[in-house]
Amino acid sequence: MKRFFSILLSLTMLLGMAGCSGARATEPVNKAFVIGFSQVGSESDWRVANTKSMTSAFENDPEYDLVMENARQEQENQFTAVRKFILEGVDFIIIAPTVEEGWETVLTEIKDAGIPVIIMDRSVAVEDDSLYLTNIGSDFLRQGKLAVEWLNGEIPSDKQAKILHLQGTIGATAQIQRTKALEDAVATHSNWEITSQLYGDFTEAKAYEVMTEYLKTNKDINVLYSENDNMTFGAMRALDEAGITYGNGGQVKIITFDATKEALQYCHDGRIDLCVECNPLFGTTVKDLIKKYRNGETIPKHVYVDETAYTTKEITQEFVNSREY
Ligand code: GZL
Repeated sequence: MKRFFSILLSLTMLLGMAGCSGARATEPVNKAFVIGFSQVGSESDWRVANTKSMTSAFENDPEYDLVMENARQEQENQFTAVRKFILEGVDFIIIAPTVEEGWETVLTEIKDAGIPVIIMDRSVAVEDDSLYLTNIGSDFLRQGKLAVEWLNGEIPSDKQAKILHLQGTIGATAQIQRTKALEDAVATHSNWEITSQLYGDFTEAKAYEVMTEYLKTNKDINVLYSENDNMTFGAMRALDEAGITYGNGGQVKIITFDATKEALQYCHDGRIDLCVECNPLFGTTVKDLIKKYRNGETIPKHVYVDETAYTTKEITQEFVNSREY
């Protein structure tokens, strides 16, 4: 009987001690910092590289647990994922928004739950920017301006620029800003015209489909302004099948955004004229921002990643081989 009470007493003390340490008996003492991450999808090589950059920044760090949900390019799936994160009581939320509009309600729900949130890659169109800690991503308008400045040097003022415009996901910051740069430039160049704006949704398959259809009845273009590499690859297939040349010495000058390894190889080989870089590799930067937040440091409202543009003149094979994505 004595033994029974001594076991009971030590069990009670053990449970009591767990209570004193503040950690419930069921919770591990060194609980990881759980981050819910809602990613756009896997629509492009850029996105795959961005996801890899994010997951590798956290995967071997026991202090963090990154839980990623792939929205398959649907904003509704992002809302569902974020509400799941809130119910699960995550410590932090990261959102790569599919499109800019429609985020007020769910960001307010996150704020009401007391969970900090970082917006990454694209942006959200909300009045109250206290709904998120910071927005880390590219300056997409600057990317577009790099492209039109290059084109301005390529098309003499006495020649016509007949520009076919392949647009990414409508409403995504990358699409809005890259489109704005082109449309603003066309408005100030009387010898430039956009022959058509085709919806390619940032995917190779969709771009191939709409380009093939367009080229059946329209072949009079001399510039392709394509808002990401995967759409460009689809367009190149369609141009090949329509017997239209492109790149160095071709009928059509090709401008593409992202500057993935495959696009840079085409650029080096003279098949693409301009690759505008869009850097997806900011997983460690996001992690540093979270560390700063946890240390009580202030973080800027917008963090831009460094980017440039490349033509065949600047690209060596060594450079292409050295690229991480
Ligand atoms: C840009 C990113 C865009 C890429 C596309 O930061 O949002 O989405 O340019 C991707 O490749 O699909």
